[in-house]
Amino acid sequence: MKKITTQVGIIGAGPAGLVLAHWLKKHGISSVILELRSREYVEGRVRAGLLEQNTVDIINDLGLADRLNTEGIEHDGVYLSFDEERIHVPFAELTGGRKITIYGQQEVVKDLTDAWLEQGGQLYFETGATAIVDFDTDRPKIHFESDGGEQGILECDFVAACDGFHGIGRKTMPKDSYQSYDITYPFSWLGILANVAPSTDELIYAYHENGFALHSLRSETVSRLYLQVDNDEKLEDWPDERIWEELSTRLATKGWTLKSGPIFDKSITPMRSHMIDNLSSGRLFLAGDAGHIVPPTGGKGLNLAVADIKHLVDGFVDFYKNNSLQNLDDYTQMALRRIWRAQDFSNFMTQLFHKQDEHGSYTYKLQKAKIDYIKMSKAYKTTIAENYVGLPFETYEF
Ligand code: RFL
Ligand code: PHB
Repeated sequence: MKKITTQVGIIGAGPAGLVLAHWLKKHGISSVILELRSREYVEGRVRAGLLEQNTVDIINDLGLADRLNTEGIEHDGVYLSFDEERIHVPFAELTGGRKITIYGQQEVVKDLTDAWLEQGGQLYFETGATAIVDFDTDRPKIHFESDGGEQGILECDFVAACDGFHGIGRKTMPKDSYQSYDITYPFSWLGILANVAPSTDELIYAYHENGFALHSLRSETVSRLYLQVDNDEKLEDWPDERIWEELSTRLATKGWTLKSGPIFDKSITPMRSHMIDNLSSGRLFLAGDAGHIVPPTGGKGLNLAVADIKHLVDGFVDFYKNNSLQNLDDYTQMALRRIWRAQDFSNFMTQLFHKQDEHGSYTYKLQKAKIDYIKMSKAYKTTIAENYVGLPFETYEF
């Protein structure tokens, strides 16, 4: 049986686990990462693309933003389209210059993984955590098993479960230590990546009587687009021509056309909101999707994961430098403020742009009334802009 010892044992090499490992290293705190999947799988997993200003700032502070700064695409506004009419919301103007950056999550994961391994960091791929034990003592342990069947124990001072929605971190939390909240939406997202230049200079979120559509991008030559589909729909029902036709219809506005091109990735993702209101038990801490899921309409999931890590690092640094557990005790409370804000904003964006009821119904009229209000009110536009780019950390210190 293999035995490893470190200060912080990290489960999961997604954005949360990797940012945590790098940030701890900066403070001289050691960690080891266990990752269930292979390196190819993790680096190829197509997911997020929208990074908030805070996330970009953190990756810069860690000295890991060389490629992000050259290949990431900054946006200082967004288009909101309703029944084929577009409103522009200029974030930078409304939020004192804050922006978002488009840079694929897999690229973030690649950059952080490369740097971690180059710096001699320990990261075990194809090695799943199978149990977290003794987290109510000051010597918790993570039992693990590699794909090859090798078993081991990672002994540490603290366990950071950054193992996503399906990981074992949340399942290990004592059931009576939290309350959970769940919404399953009656629709999913069909997402594509295509080799075609984006047809827009800013992202477009669109409500249409056929359903929601989003035009995002990855580079000057790759577009990322999404369509609302029913939960029971299959990719086989969506040949490329049908996808482009539907995107053109839903994103349409007068005098604008959508360019189409070869699709090289297609997937369907169900939409849910989930959270628990306690992110720690003894020396076990949850961060990122392990503790909360938001529908992707606000582009918040990865950004929340990175924000959790900021508070967790504050806690670990306070412990190792000042021998105090105070910031770790406050971790849940600090993180939850931002998580609930993101839950609300993601739910708001989801309800505003998805087709939920018949076109012309009461629900539709409320959606339309909100859009009309956004159109006429700078205050409402500012609310959307500051949530979309992400509120600065200081805002939550009340
Ligand atoms: P991850 O990325 O899921 O990483 C968890 C890692 O843990 C591993 N793991 C284990 N390892 C060892 N032992 C075990 N027992 C393990 N069990 C699991 C997993 O293999 C995995 O590698 O979680 P993390 O780090 O918390 O990061 C969260 C983000 O991945 C997620 O919130 C975002 O992708 C959500 N999201 C978006 N977020 C944004 O901020 N901006 C966006 O634009 C955005 N768009 C999206 C999205 C998510 C989407 N999908 C597919 C759900 C668009 C989509 C379509
Ligand atoms: C993406 O580029 O993948 C993306 C952008 C904005 C969102 C969700 C996903 O709200």
